[in-house]
Amino acid sequence: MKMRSGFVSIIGRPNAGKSTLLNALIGEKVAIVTAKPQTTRTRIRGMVDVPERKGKHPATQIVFVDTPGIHKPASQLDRAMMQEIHEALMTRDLVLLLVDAVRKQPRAEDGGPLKFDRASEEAMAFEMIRQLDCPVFLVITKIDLVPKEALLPLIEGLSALHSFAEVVPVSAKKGDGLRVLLHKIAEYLPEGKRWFPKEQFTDQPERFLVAELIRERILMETGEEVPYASAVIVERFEEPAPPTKKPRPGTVLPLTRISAAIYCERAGQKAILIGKGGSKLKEIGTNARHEIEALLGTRVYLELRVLVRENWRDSRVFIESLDWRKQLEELAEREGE
Ligand SMILES: Nc1nc2c(ncn2[C@@H]2O[C@H](COP(=O)(O)OP(=O)(O)O)[C@@H](O)[C@H]2O)c(=O)[nH]1
Ligand SMILES: [Mg+2]
Repeated sequence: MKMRSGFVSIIGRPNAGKSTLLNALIGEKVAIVTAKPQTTRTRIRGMVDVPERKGKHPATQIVFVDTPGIHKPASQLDRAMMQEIHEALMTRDLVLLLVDAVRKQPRAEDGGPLKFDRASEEAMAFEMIRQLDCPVFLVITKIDLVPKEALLPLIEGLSALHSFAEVVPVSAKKGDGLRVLLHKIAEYLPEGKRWFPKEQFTDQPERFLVAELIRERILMETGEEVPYASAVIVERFEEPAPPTKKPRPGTVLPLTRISAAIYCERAGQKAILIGKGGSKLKEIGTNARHEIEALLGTRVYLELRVLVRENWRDSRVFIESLDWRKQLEELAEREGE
């Protein structure tokens, strides 16, 4: 039997649990996750191989695409994030609409069907899937947080609003329902060759995962406007030369040298990011370094600096320069010189 492959976009409101689901499905940390909305700013791909299931589907490579949360744009950055969602919806074979089981759903007065406020993120999401001509799954996530009895009314209420190809309840945290979801997806994907080599689990190069890990620490360790006004660009990423001899046990791991710039919008935010006597920046750097060392499997020397770029969230040019695909093109050009 021929193999199957396809692109599956994961969409939903901010904080629904999209990135957590992606990581759980891949079994690797591909996308950063925090309790703050709008953690994800770009499309991130993660690949999974699903083994054949006799009588149902052949071996299948699924390319998942994680997206920023659907929300009403207020800045150029928001608009760029919404554009990422639209692009993820243009090139896909299947879409997962993720709904978080703990999010309160508005009931009509008479206990009838769900009625979303027209300006709500949910209404926006349902409007987006109405335009699609591919199968859409309703995935109810975070089911570990609600009693079982709460699920059925939620599923019924949401299913009345759209004709979903499948409804799959999952808990990305506990791993419940993930295998079912993978096999269900494989049943719907077209015949095709693999898009990425078998051992590759994301298309985002390490350099950019590193920038995201630093941003994740900023999201976790600062409050108010700072997380939203921060952006990270890795300026230097020097991998150690590959070892000429097999390393003897007990020898120290090779060293990766990384320099990164943290951009914020105002001097006050810079002061917060640096902290008293540099303490905050040190904390961000140390914690990020541990994560990066785990990712790369080397020791890491991490140098951070904080720069102010006024109102960058409304600068198209700057937002474009943050796009890792753009950065990658520029790096390749510079190398070709
Ligand atoms: N209990 C529980 N929490 C979850 C689950 N999935 C995500 N979360 C939490 O929900 C928050 C938002 O997750 P994230 O994946 O960043 O959401 P995204 O904005 O849709 O990508 C984080 O605090 C996660 O730890 C789940 O299955 N169970
Ligand atoms: Mg996310």
